[in-house]
Amino acid sequence: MLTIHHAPGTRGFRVIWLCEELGHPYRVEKVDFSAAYRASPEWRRMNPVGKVPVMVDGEVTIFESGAMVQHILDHHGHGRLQPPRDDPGHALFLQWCWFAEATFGRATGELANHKRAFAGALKDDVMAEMRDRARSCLAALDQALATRTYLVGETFTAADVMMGYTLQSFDRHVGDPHPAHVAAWWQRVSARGAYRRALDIDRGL
Ligand SMILES: N[C@@H](CCC(=O)N[C@@H](CS)C(=O)NCC(=O)O)C(=O)O
Repeated sequence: MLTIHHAPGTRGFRVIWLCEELGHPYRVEKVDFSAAYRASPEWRRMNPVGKVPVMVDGEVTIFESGAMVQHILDHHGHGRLQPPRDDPGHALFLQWCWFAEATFGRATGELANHKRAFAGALKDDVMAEMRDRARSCLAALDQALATRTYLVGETFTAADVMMGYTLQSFDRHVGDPHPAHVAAWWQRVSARGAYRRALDIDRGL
């Protein structure tokens, strides 16, 4: 069975949520998120840079949450939650999936890392700059959502799952109120049964 090695509140949430959306069976293995455990040879064999999550699906073991999402869509999605490759919406789908982690999630992720690793010696200017980067990503998201219901149009896709986790991270580490279009989108997305079930699983770990 597909196994998600996950620590509560972290990016493995995307994978749990996606499996819930697809009704694909999985199990969650809780990872000790302490720096000491993540530095251990045991965990470094799973993730060479000591991060979470890791996913094991048969022969496949991978350590990037976006790659896990794409793998699950391609192998277990039966065409659901992503536009077909020959659909013009597919490029937009890829853009928002990558933006969620590589650009927006980079800023929120670094805020999280710095708070955890450098508590007491936080550099205000560094943190302020990362908050500004995150805010500019939120503004880009709001602009996109002004003309559509979900990130790729009128249909919910896994890009909304990728971004949903990033918005949670923004809320935790920046905490600005959501602009109007993001607020309306998030109300729709966070009301989904699969999202609520994923939250319950994450909180129950
Ligand atoms: N791009 C990676 C980022 C993984 C990542 O940064 N995970 C965080 C938790 S959400 C982590 O393990 N942070 C610990 C650290 O960076 O030291 C992914 O999407 O899987």
